[in-house]
Amino acid sequence: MEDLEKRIKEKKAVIGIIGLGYVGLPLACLFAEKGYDVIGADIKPETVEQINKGISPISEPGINELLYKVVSNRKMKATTDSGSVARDSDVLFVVVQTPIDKDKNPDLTAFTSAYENISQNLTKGKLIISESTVPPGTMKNVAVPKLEKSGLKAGADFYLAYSPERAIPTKTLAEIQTNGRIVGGVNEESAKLAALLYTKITSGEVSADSIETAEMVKVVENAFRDVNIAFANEIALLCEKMGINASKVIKLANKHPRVNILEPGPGVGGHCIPKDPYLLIHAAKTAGFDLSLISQARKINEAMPTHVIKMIEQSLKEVNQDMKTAKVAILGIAYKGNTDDSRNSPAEPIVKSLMDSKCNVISHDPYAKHDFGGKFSNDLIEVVKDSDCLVFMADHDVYRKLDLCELKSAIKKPCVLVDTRRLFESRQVMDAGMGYAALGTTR
Ligand code: SAJ
Repeated sequence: MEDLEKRIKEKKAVIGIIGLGYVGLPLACLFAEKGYDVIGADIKPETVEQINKGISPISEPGINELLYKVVSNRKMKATTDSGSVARDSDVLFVVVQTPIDKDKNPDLTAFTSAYENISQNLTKGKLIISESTVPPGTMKNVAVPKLEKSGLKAGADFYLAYSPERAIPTKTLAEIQTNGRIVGGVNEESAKLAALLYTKITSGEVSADSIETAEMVKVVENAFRDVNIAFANEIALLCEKMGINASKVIKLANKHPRVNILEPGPGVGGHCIPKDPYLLIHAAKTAGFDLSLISQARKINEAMPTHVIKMIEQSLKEVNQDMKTAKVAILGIAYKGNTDDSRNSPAEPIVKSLMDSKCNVISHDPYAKHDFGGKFSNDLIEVVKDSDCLVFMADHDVYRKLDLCELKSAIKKPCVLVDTRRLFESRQVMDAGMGYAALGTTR
């Protein structure tokens, strides 16, 4: 242990990163910037090629400049050969995707194959750290047996730890350097070594614990967020029925010093929150326990796009239109505000359902580029022109600042604005000459 500890302290340990995506690439760049030699592996040749040219394949503030710097000064390089990365590094991070399949069960293909690969190249004294979100128990039940196929023993011959990433997209670089970390180890030395390494990149508190605790912490954090949003959504649906403004209710309830309700919205998107509760649900099932609250929260959040479609149908009636005759503009296809990321965006089922109803649907986003199979343009005026209904989906700041009167002048007919994020006040919309419907509010 002393040898690796010394190498980490003196920044002589070579850091290998398997998976150069939204978390792996920023992590690699930050270790390289701190002075470590970093080698990264990704299965996508185009990703590797771009990285080695110093061009970031992901969009994240600050990443292009940092990557260019560490590639130019030769502190970091990438390859598709993960075997060589596993062989040539002292510390190995596994930061690969752990999605769910169509039946919502964990798909650990990338994770398992990374560990298979490491196992084939494992030598004594290495430290392996996973950051991928997994069902609690995966490190002991999947990673350890794979690694021990090498004939080496976890905790005795090599170190194994788990530390979930906690960074929020659009602030990943900043948050990796300031957020606190939970580091779980297969034994005390593993947790201690991994914790030491993280103190080199974060000023946040690093807490060491068992590997299962660290795995559980991550999925619990994201399940909590999902349950909190589901609570807000359920209250919003009730307030719509009772003629009460949910936004106001939540804002006022949050004035209580021990209440913090999140915001209702058109659905929960992104790469983590819609999926991580299922990893926990799966682990619970394996343990013979039914997670009813967390499962119900998923159902509530997954039903939100259907509710938005109903709001659109209702709004179209108000301007004497139906799905087959109307033009509907979907504004904001990113999964949330101020990002170009549209993974699992609630806009996707909405656009697809409108298209199935033969509606003339066109989407806009200032950052994201997907069309989800429909028409798409970055030109806002072209998109809203002569629409019967404008549906604001993502809470981009540029939308909040829009001049609604100017927008309405491109729409030379009666039109309703459906606000799923409460970007506007009802008066503001009506003063601009449009009908108004907002999630969680009566008309
Ligand atoms: N949403 C709401 N209401 C809210 C907050 C969010 O409807 O009050 C929606 C968003 O619009 C979005 C989805 O939920 O569609 C998820 O948004 P998010 O901001 O909770 O999550 P992500 O996926 O962008 O980032 C998260 C991190 N979130 C925060 O730190 C706020 C964090 O939970 C994780 O560290 C990270 O993903 C991860 O790795 O899971």
